Amino acid sequence: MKIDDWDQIWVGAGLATMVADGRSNQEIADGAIALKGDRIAWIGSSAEGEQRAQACGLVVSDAKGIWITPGLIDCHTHLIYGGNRVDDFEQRMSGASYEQIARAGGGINSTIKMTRAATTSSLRDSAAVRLMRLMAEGVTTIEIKSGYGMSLEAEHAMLQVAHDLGRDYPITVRKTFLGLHALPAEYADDRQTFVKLVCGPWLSALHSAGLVDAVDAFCESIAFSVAETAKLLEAARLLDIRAHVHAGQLSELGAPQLAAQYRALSAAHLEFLSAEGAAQIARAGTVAVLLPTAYYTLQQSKPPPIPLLREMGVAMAVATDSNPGSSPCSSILLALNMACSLFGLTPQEALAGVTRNAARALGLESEIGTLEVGKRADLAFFRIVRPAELCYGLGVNPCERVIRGGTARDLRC
Ligand code: DI6
Ligand code: FE
Repeated sequence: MKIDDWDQIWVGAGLATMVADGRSNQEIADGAIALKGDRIAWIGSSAEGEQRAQACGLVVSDAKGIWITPGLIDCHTHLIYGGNRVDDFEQRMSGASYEQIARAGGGINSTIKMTRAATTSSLRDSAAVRLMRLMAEGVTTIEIKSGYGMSLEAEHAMLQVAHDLGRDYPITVRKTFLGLHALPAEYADDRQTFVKLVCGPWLSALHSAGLVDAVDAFCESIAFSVAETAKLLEAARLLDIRAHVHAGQLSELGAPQLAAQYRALSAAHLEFLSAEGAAQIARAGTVAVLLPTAYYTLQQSKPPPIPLLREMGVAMAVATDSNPGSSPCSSILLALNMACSLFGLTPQEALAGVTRNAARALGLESEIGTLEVGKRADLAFFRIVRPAELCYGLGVNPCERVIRGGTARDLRC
C-alpha cells in the first residue's frame, strides 16, 4: 500500500459531502476525512482511514460521531454599513411599506447617509461583529456587496473594508460592486449621469484597484430599470467581470431574463418570477439565490415559485442577505430554517443552498462547496444527529469547530 502523506485525519465522523445524489446529497456514516496542507486529501470509511493512518504513522482524531460538512457559504450579503434602520422597522410596524419608506427618502438612502458619515474603522468594526456571528455558525466563505456609498470614494471605502476583513479574518471574502443600488440624493435630477459614472469611470477605477470580483444591481421599480441594469452588465462584460442581479424582489420587470442574457452568476430574491424567466435562468446556468429572511422581514406573502424552479432544474442557493433594511440577520442557520419553513425547500435542498449551489453562485464550485478530494479543506463540524438538523433549530448553533484551508479556526475569533 502506498504510504499516504497526510497532515491530519478524522475518523468516526458523519460526512455530509454535499455531492449531489439524485434529489438529495451524499452522506457517509462512520466516515473518515484526511487533509494535506490546505486540501482535502482523502475521504472514505473509518475502518480504511484508521488502517491507512496506522501505515503512515499518523495519529487519528476521533470525531465521536460529529457531522462534518463543507464550510458554509453565505453567497449574498450587504454586511458593511453605517448605523441601522430601526426607524424603518418602527415605521413598518405602524403600517408603512418598504417601498413607501424608500420613496419618502428613507430606506437605502438613509443608510447611504449613515455610511458616508461613518469612519472606515467603525464600518469595519460593526461589520466584523456580524462576520464573527456568521463564522461561529460554520461560514468559511462570504460574499459582501458595496452599495451604501454611491460615490466613488465611499464605494471604494466599502470594498476596501470588505477586502481587509478577508485579509484579517480566517474567511474567504468575495467583493461585489453593487453600483446600482439606490440613486443618491445629489443625482436625483440626473439619473443618466449617475448610471454613466457607475458603468464607466467608477467601475473601471474600482476594478483596477482589484476591488471587484463581480458587479450587482438592484433591478426594481423603486431602484433601477432593466435598461439601466443592462448598461452595468454590459460594462462588466467588456471587462470580463461576472454579474449578480437583484431580480424580482418586489416587482416583475424582466430582471431574471436580463440576468440570463448576460449569463449572470446569480439572480437573487425571485419572489416575482415568470415561467419564461425561470426557463431562461435555467438555460443560462444562473443560480437562483433565495433570501427567506428578507421575505420574512418585509412580511411578504408570495414566496418564490419553488416548484417551478425545481421543474426547470434551476440550482437554488440560500443566503442571509444580511443588510440593515430588509434582513438585519447574521445567521445562516436561521436562513436555512426559513428556506424550509417559509419557502418549502426540503432540508436537503436548503443545505445544498449554503454549500454546493452557493459555491456555484460565486463561481467557486471547483474550489469549495463539497467535500471532495482536491477541494480546499474548509470544513464545519456540527454536533447533530443528521444534517437536516441544521435546518430544524431556531436560535440554536451546534457548530463546534471550523477548519479553514486546513487550519483550525478559533470559533471566538
Ligand atoms: N435588496 C436587498 O435585499 C437589499 N438591497 C437590495 O438591493 C436591501 C437593502 C436595504 O434595504 O438596505
Ligand atoms: Fe440583497
